Amino acid sequence: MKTVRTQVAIIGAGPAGLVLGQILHRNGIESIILEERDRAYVERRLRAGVLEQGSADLLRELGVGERMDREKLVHHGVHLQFEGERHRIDLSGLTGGKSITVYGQHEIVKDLIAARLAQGGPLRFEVRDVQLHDLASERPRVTVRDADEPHEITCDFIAGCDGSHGVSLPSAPAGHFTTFERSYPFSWLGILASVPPSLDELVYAWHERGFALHSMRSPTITRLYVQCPAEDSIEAWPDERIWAELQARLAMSDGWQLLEGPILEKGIARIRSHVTEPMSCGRMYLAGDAAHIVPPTGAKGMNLALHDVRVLGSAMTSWYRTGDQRELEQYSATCLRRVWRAEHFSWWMTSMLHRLPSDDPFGAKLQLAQMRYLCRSSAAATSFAENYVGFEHA
Ligand code: RFL
Ligand code: PHB
Repeated sequence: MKTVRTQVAIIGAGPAGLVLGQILHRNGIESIILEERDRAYVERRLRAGVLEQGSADLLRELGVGERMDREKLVHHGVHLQFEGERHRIDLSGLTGGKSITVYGQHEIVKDLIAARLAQGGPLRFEVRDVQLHDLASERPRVTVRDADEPHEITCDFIAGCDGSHGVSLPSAPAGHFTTFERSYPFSWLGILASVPPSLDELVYAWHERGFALHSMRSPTITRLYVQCPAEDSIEAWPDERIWAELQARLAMSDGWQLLEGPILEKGIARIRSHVTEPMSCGRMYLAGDAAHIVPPTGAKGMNLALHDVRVLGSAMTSWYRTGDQRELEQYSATCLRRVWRAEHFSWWMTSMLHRLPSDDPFGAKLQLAQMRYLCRSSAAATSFAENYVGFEHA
């Protein structure tokens, strides 16, 4: 068995693992990133599209924001739509000038991988059988099959950035973690279409037939979602049915038209909320989706992942520079404050916008009353806007 020594072993090359690697590199700390998928798969995986201002700023600080700044779309508002009418929430006007950046998660991942490889930083794709050992000791270990050879990596810390189906979380002793979760009886069907956005901002639409979202990736690519039953498979959704449902749910009373084009990709994702506490076990620290999942309605998942690794990177840097453990000890509590704020916001938006099979007419009236309040009260709109662009006070 080949034995390798590093300072931090990072499991997973999603946004959390790659950004942590970048933060550590800039602070002179060595890491090895281990990813089970191949590079092409990771670079093509379609997911988030909305970055809070703090997330975009972090990528710039890390020197990986150049292409983002060339290709991004900056949005100063979002729309809520119900009963055939659209209402704009002026995000920038309500938050002292903040905005959101629309730039695909897979583009960020591409930029981070290119930066990592240019630095010569170890990043191993297609590793097998990742196992974590001795988490409670000062020398935790990771064993892995890399290019079919068994390897052992000894390190000071393990960062579990391996998403919601990773190995880090289940590596802790039974009973160490407490999980809090909520599942919702619906999924999101998402498509990427080769057609210019029908409007230059996002539209979150409430409709009797279910929720729909108009988003985008570029001036020529539209991203659209519809709520569908939890167990639906993609086979139940031929392209014509998807467009018919989007047309019905996004229809406006003024005759505005949703543009259609060839569907490049489609997929279905379950909607759920999940938090693991604490976000560490001995020398292993969880970050991003490995520790928490939010429904995508609030566009918070990737932003939380980036916030976690910003805190973790800083805590590890302090430990290496001065031996001070306090930030590491506070890591979980610091992150969980923001995580729970995002969980609440995402649950609240999800509950306001989706139709439940069990909904009675009373439920729909409550949702509509909440949306009208949000569009008419500047206090309510300000609260929405400060949550959407990224909270200062978590
Ligand atoms: P990731 O991206 O899942 O990366 C984890 C990586 O770990 C690898 N892995 C392993 N590697 C080695 N060994 C193992 N045993 C491993 N097991 C797993 C995986 O292959 C993967 O490469 O987690 P990370 O880095 O924490 O990033 C989190 C984000 O990906 C996620 O929160 C967002 O995509 C959520 N999300 C959104 N977030 C936003 O901030 N704004 C949005 O607009 C937004 N929209 C979305 C979303 C998620 C969606 N889906 C698909 C659930 C829209 C959708 C539809
Ligand atoms: C997206 O563009 O993929 C997107 C935008 C906003 C959300 C979720 C996803 O709330």
